[in-house]
Amino acid sequence: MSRKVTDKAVGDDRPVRHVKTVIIGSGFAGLGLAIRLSQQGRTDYLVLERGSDVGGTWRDNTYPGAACDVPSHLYSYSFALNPNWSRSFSRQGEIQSYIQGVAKKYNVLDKHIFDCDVTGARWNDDTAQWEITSSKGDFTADTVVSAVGALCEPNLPDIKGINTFEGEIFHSARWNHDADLNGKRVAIIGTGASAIQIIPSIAPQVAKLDVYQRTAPWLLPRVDRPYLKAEQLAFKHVPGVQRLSRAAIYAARETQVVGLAKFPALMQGFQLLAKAKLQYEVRDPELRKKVTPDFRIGCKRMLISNEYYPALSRDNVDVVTDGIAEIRAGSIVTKDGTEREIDALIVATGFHVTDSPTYETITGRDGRTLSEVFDEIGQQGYKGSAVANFPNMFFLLGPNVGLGHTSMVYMIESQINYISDALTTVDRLGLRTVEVRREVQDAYNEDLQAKLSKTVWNTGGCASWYLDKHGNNPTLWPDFTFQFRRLTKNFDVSAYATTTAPAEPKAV
Ligand code: N01
Repeated sequence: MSRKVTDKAVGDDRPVRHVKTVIIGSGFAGLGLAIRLSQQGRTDYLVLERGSDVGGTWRDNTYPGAACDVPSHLYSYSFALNPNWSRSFSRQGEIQSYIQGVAKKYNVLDKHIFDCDVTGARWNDDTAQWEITSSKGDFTADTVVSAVGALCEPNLPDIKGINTFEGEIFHSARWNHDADLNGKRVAIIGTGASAIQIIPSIAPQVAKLDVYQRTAPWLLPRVDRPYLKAEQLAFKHVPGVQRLSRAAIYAARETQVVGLAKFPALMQGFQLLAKAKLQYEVRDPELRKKVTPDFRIGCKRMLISNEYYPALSRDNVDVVTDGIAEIRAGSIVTKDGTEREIDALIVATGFHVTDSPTYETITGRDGRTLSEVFDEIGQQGYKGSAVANFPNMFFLLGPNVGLGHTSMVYMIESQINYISDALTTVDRLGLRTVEVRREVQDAYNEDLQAKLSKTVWNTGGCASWYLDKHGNNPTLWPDFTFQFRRLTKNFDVSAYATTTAPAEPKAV
């Protein structure tokens, strides 16, 4: 349906398209919800995606070595198992092909508008609709679901002189495949999950690689291998084998929650394993000292790699720990005054997780943006799926649904259950608006933060992007993931303030 609206924020005499539900983003989360809505027989929805394809983070992160650190059979939709995974831990290209294949198979691509950058979403209390502006036109919607995810906005470091660098410079999530690194002097800033995959992949081809490390990560072995044809045949043809494999991976991963979230002292076992790996793989005592972490394992995401330490031990690789003072046109100067010349700079410094710029574009009931609300109270929500002051808006991958130990797709599917049930409930009860009650949200967050205060993420002695400037942990789920699945099984409308549509005046 198309109509004209006069409101300046939306339309301004441009045509406005109304849809019942708008989903923003088509990564694992947005795409999964779109499929569910189609399965429920809903046709009046659209997915607005700023990229030109589905896939989200798996579309964007094409850096050399990009791969998943959760096993393939778990890191996939439960309704679209893939017996053909080539390895136990999939690489980026294979995951992206899987996501594309699922989008095609479930026939939801015609519900997508690609290259559609959502520039604003504003709640209109009079019409009880969201007014959405985008690079592909204006929309109104009864309900908006934000599925933009936490790892979509690259976080560029605020280092003196970084804008004056004249060589190739790019973020890990925006890899420039035209840049030829062969035989070049390259620097990489960061030693997180992305960097530890990039470093071994490019070290053999570059002349020199300087790794600028601020905090040494803990590493565990990566038990990765190609699947045998016989295994793939069994996954495909023997009933239950793939489900069993998935369940076994899920159960094994879930045992980590006991140490991470309940009894951090138990992480000592993992730490001994990581220490032994470090001792064995890093022979040079000076390098070993540099890359030995000084916090409890698990406080930051535990990384898995068998190639990282051997890459750091190469003759053409240096780990620099002195801290960057300045970046110049062709070099990096560290705080001890050493200047190292480089031709290219890779910035693997992570994402805006607790301060996403997308928060500035969403304006709620009282005229404040999500960013202003979060600035005041911290990034808080209810079941990761709703935020008070933002009626008829749901979030996939909202506050406190993040994980470090297992598949985010599991959490996403839990939220899809909740949000799709919310939409059904709204229809069934004829609701005009639903907004989570502030007191319910507050109580939920008090309970969450009390649980989080005992976890290794809060007590492990590290500074991580899991924590915000208030010292709270607004990112992680502090319990077993099956508890979250239980909590999101049904939409609990009683936690929400609701209004119903005014009755139509009776004809006389
Ligand atoms: O980012 P990060 P990432 N000067 O934030 C350093 C997921 N992921 O892109 O530790 C110098 O982890 C920073 O140092 P420090 C996964 O959830 C998954 O690597 O803050 N250094 C750190 O070393 C992961 O957690 C896979 O002291 C600076 C690094 O940059 C998330 O993505 C693969 C700096 C940033 O590490 C993000 O990972 C890859 C500065 N100013 C990623 N600022 C899978 O396999 C930051 N750093 C599923």
